[in-house]
Amino acid sequence: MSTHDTIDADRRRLVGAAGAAGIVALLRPGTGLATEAHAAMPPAEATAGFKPDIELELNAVADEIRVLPGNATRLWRFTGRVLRGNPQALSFLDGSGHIPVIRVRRGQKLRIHFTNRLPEDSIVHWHGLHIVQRMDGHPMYAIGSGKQYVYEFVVNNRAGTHWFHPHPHERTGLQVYFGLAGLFLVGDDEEDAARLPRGEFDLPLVIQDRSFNDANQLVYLAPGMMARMMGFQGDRVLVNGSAEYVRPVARAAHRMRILNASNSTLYSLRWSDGRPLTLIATDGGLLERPLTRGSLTLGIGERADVWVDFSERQPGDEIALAAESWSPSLENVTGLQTGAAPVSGGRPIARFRVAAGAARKSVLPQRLSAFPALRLEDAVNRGRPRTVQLSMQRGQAMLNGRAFGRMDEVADDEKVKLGTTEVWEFANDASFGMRMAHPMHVHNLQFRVIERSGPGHALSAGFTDEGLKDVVLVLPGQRVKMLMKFEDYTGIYLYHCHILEHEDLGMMRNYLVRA
Ligand SMILES: [Cu+2]
Repeated sequence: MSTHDTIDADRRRLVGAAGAAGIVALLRPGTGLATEAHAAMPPAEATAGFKPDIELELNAVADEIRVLPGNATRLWRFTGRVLRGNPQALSFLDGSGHIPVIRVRRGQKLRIHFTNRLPEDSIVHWHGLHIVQRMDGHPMYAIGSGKQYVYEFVVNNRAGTHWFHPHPHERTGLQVYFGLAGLFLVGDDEEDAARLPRGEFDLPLVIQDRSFNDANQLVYLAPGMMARMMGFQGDRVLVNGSAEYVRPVARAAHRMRILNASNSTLYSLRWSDGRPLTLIATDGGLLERPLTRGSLTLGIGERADVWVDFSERQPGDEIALAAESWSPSLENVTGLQTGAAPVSGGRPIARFRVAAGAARKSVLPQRLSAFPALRLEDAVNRGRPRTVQLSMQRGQAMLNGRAFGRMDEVADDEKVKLGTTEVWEFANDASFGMRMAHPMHVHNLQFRVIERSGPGHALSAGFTDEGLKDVVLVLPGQRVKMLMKFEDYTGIYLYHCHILEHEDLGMMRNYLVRA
């Protein structure tokens, strides 16, 4: 019996439990980890002195959405509305319509009234943003059911494709799986100057895998530690919440903002007609110049913006984005490390049908952006990187042999100094325990990848190591060195594996930026 059959059977037995309560009853992980009240800190409230340019209401709620033909699917989702400022600042993606998109400009002041209408604790993390500790959505700020947390912050980031999702301790995987994730798109003057496709020609594509039972209800992890160690892999790949994503496109250039928002699955992406992908941006925004790639491999949380021109296509032509899915365990990612990955092609996950009409030619600028240099010579530990060993054994997923402990726990070797630049190194060296790929995420900053070594590093054409990054995929046996600068804010931030089941198992630690 497969893991899915197991939980499926549980679900059928309990299918009378409706709505959110049903989700919780069925899907509390079978590991003995229960939701505790983690709200150690008082929730933030609106402050009188803060004058927002944009003010939003954002709620996490239980709902039902038609994802597959037949029964609607019970899920959790964000709802909300714009209270002040640009009415387009909050919208919902095409597809199933439950994935929100927040659109802001660099420098804008944002106030977001987040209300938790789930039957358990939650808090929202703004993935990719450079932000004060109290606004970062650390699990220490999780609020209980019915409670509100008011975010107030200035958008410091340059233009880029960021996202947001819950971050409560031990429940992130479940809450994201059941539908809580959205995009956070930042624009700025530099991006405007690059004259990239916008409006209807700017298409976000959020990739997530899911499994459904016969009643069209979501099936998450089987009980037990092993399922969590392996991570969740669904049998369907959804784009923008849709199991059959098809979109008409004009005969013109488009920007596609691709986010891997799956729990554990890695993807190699390519165009179905064999044309190369034109990569224009990664996690932290536009590259200096476009790059051409045969395929792109995205770890969880990674973003890749690609430019694609349909002007040469004839009305009625169909081009698909094809994805090969990889579970992160060693046996499965071997193909990525030996170069076997790019040949098999994958299956189409999003289809674009070229509409009738005149072709509109456009030119992709060869100069996209300039971003602040992070220089190796500025690093305070240039020759001795701060190395973080990734390992999994005996039911534990660890960073330097430690799992997440107290909410504010920081070890001596996890303290950095404000204003300094450091070299960090994620080392997936372990030859024991479970050997897996780990997409490593650092909160509060964008780093530069300066070196990748180990098996498969030379095949790195599929990795998106260029530009500014907040997630880097580290395959078994590999080491990745990054340059990062700790600017503007002191406080406690997280670094962790973005396989959500690993994060929930404690493959997450605090680091402290001190004055
Ligand atoms: Cu991991």
